[in-house]
Amino acid sequence: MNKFQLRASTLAVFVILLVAALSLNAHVGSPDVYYEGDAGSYHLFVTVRQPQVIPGVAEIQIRCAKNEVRAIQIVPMRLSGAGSSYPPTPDLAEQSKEDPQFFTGSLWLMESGALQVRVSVEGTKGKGELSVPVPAAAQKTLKMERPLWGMLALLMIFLALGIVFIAGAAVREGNLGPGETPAPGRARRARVVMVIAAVVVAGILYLGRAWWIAEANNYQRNVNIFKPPAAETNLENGNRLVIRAKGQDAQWSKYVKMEEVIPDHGHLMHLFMIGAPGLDRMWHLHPGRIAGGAFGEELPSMPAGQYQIFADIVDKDGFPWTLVGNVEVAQVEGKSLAGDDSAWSGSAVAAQGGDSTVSQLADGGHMVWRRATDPLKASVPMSFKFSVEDKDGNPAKDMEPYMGMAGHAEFVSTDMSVFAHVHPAGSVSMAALELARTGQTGASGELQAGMPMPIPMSMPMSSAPLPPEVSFPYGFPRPGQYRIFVQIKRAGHIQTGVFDARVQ
Ligand SMILES: [Cu+2]
Repeated sequence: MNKFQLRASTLAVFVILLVAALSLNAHVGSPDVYYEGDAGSYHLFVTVRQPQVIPGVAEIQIRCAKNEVRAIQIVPMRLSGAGSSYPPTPDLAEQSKEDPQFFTGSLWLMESGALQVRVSVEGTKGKGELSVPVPAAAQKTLKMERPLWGMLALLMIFLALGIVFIAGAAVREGNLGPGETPAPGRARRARVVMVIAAVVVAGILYLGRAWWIAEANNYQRNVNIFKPPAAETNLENGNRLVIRAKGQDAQWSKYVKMEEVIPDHGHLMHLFMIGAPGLDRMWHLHPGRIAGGAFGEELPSMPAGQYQIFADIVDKDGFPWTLVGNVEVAQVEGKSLAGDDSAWSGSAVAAQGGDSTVSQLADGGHMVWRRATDPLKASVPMSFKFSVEDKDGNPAKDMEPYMGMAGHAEFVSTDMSVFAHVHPAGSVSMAALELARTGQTGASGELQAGMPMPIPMSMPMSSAPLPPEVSFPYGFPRPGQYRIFVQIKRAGHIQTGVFDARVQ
């Protein structure tokens, strides 16, 4: 009974969209956006919980650092291009009655792709504005529940038959006076009209079904396009790693041109190679682009083993993608690390999991995770604060920017299903943030090359050392065991602190 299905599903799609569940792709398995930054003179922590379906409702939470904000307006729009210059009418975020520094709002995201949420603030220090890049992507197709399907199917049968009978009755009895009975000719005409009505109704249902199937296929393609692309790896001569991107949908490479990806904090690709299983080794490398949209890297020396690959790129519209793959490496005697490349090795995550707050650094110092909450809970926006001590236990006085920022943190679940590369400004891509600021597309963005990078507020422009503490706004997407790699630079050397986290 396909036509019943179709009408039912047509109605159902609206119902489903209305009750769209909320949950999590730029990163892997970590769709929500965490951002910390300044709107004028107001410091805000913004969380954008992405809908699972698009169109769908994103939930926005804004925490203000001080009690000085009167009203906040929020509006979603495209990150770059023409759509970024004409914002629709903004919505007013609701101020919490119990906590005047906390605002919430819901926004309809109508399309997948590189969007932004513009946040306008009004308070005691005048007005301020900031933009949070949001890589919107449909994550799945929601299934219709059986009872709902049944109810809608019944309604559809009722309506379809109703139309046929009403048409018949109208012809047969439409202009009868009280007490009159229809003439036999009218009854015959009524039957003819009912047959015609049935054919028309069936035709409408058939066309509706075709429309529905086309829409559903389109939607499914969209879901597939936005799944993390595969990193196809090839080891040439045993030490030259070549990475090609392959989308989960054949259309992906039309949508994302690897030849046109834009630099994100100084590099076209940030490649993470993580020892698997156990996460006992980690390399953060920066392959260069080679012919045909592939990326290549001469590997540094590394032990033989299986490595999980996460490779971050940003497409020309500002949408961040993480290529996911793995590679088996035989012992490499390669070049030594230079520039922004870094490596860490240590103990594997314990079989029973683990929880740690102190990490020994390669230079003899320590990094300490100042946990604000215990136990750690999934889906809670947090500020991950780490302080760095020298080998005598004193706060480090020689902190330097590493790739333009105070620090870089990678949150990885031990089953490798979650990977997020986070900065002091949050989980947003720095390249997307730059696009949000300039409204330029990638191509013309290059004209901005002379402008400073979007550097988190904590970063002074002078050559004075950075504070010995770095913080990252983020939230674990789901319960499980995670390892956090926190990378900073001290006196010209990149240091990696490693922490285990058990998340409930
Ligand atoms: Cu980074």
